[in-house]
This record gives sequence, C-alpha cells and structure tokens, in this order.
Amino acid sequence: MPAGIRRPPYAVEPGSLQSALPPGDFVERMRAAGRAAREVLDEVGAAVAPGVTTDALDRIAHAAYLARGGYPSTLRYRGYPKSVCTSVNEIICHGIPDDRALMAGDIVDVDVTIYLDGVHGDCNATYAVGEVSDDDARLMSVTHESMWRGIAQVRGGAPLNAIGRAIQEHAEAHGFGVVRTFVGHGIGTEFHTPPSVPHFYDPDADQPMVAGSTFTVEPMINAGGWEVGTIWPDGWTAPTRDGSRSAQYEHTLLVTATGVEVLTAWPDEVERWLGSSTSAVS
Ligand code: EYF
Ligand code: CO
Ligand code: CO
Repeated sequence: MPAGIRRPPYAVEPGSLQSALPPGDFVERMRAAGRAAREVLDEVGAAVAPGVTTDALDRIAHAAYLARGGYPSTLRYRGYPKSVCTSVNEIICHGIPDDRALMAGDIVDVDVTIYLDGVHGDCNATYAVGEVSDDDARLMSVTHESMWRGIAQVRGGAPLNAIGRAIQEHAEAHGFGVVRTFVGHGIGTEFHTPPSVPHFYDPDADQPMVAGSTFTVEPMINAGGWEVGTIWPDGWTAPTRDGSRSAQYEHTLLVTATGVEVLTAWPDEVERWLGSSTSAVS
C-alpha cells in the first residue's frame, strides 16, 4: 500500500500518523467516492471471463483503487483479507477471492468499496461468466429490477421499509427468496453505520428517510429459499442453505427532499430506471 494512500482508521498501522483530511463538502466527497467505486466495478466486471481466477479480479480491483488515490475499504475491515468480495453461484455474499478459475455458466457477484478522501463508496453487480442458463439470467435480471424498484421508493420523509416492501414484492412474484440476514447500511465517513436497510418488508423499519443521508440498497436474492446456510470455515463466505444460486446488486444513495441521487450509477441507468427526475454521477 503506497504511503500516499489515506487509510480508514481500522487499517492504520499502530503508531503511524496520517495527515489531516483535506477540506471538502461531504456530499461532493461522497459523489467522488461513488463515481470511483463504480469505475472500479466496471473495470473488474469487464475482466470477468471463463478461466479468470477471482484472485486475478482482486488484483485488478486493488490496482484500480490505488490508481484513483483510494484505499480498498474491505482490506483489513474486521479482518477481511482482500480488496473485493467475489461471490460465485450459491454464495450469497462475502466470498473471498482465491485461485479457482471461473467457468462458463458461473455467475459471480463482485462487490467493490473504495475509501476516498475520507468517505466510502460501495457498489456491486452480478456478472455472467460466458453463457449462463436461462434460469440464472432471470435470477440476475429480477434481482437487478428489484434493486431499482427499491431505490425508486427513496425520498426524504418516506418510510424506510417502503424499499424492502418493493424489493420483496417483485422478487417473490418471480418465486425467489429475499435474504434477510444481510441488509443495506448507512455509509459515509464509516463503512457501516445505521440505518440497517432491510430488503424485505419489516414493519418495524418505518422510520422516515432523512434528506442528506447516505445509505446502500443491496438486495441478495436466491433462486430458492431465502435462508443463509452455514458460514464457511473461513468465517466469511455465506452460502444459500438449499444450495440454490444467489444474485446481488448494490448502489450507494443520497436521499434528497424529492427523491434520490444514485451515487454509484451512470446517468443513463438512472434515466432508464427512475426517469429524469433524479440525478446521478455525470
Ligand atoms: C459473515 C463482515 C462480513 N461487510 C459488508 C465484513 O457492505 C458490504 N458490502 O456491500 C460489506 C462487505 C464486507 C463486509 C466485506 C467484509 N465484511 C462483517 C461481519 C460478517 C461478515 O460476513
Ligand atoms: Co458492497
Ligand atoms: Co454494502
């Protein structure tokens, strides 16, 4: 890790010092982190192909973070050992990159988080490795649609649980299970803060969304049941209980008085999924 890269507190060597944060508006810094995270995700996603190892994807991501002056937020976060999560097939989330080569017909979620100028930007997407089955293609497209239906509920003053209600309704209408154990999260100067953002309808999560706040929406949707199986002995990798495949997409959002700014989406995506009333990175 080059000396000039600012680290989050959990990755600072004991006894070492970092220079003061440069001044800058929080929202502007979140926009820059969101954009950088998305650039890294696109770079890694473009490298997904049969024969490529998830370690190779991790190396591409690591270099891409540093090239933007950012730190890979997951590296050393609660002891996590890599710069991205790569979750293949029945793995729901937090898969650790390794030397296994991806095979045609696999699906792989790549989850990227960058720490840039003192704030985190977090996004992920599931990629087809070569040609995938119609069932897997449907799982991926319904999961992606579900995420956008959830994002469309975001507006200052609206109840937080409107997000999960919209996601669950769409996913279950297609016969899929919505993971409950892992949820979206507040994000900013820290990687994970309140609120927890359930991707299913939680009647207790009815607090109003606050304009100016930033959080993620990152539904994990299983082709079968919603349950998480036993975490692997590595302590991180979370599979589906029934072995069915799982897909995920994630964006970092800024709540506005009238809607949402999707900090990790390109403008054409926002236009396609939300219409022109809300903005994105440009
Ligand atoms: C059993 C961690 C993993 N936590 C969250 C730590 O928000 C994330 N992705 O969008 C996210 C990514 C990672 C992460 C990578 C490592 N962790 C903590 C507790 C349990 C766990 O997995
Ligand atoms: Co993420
Ligand atoms: Co996240």
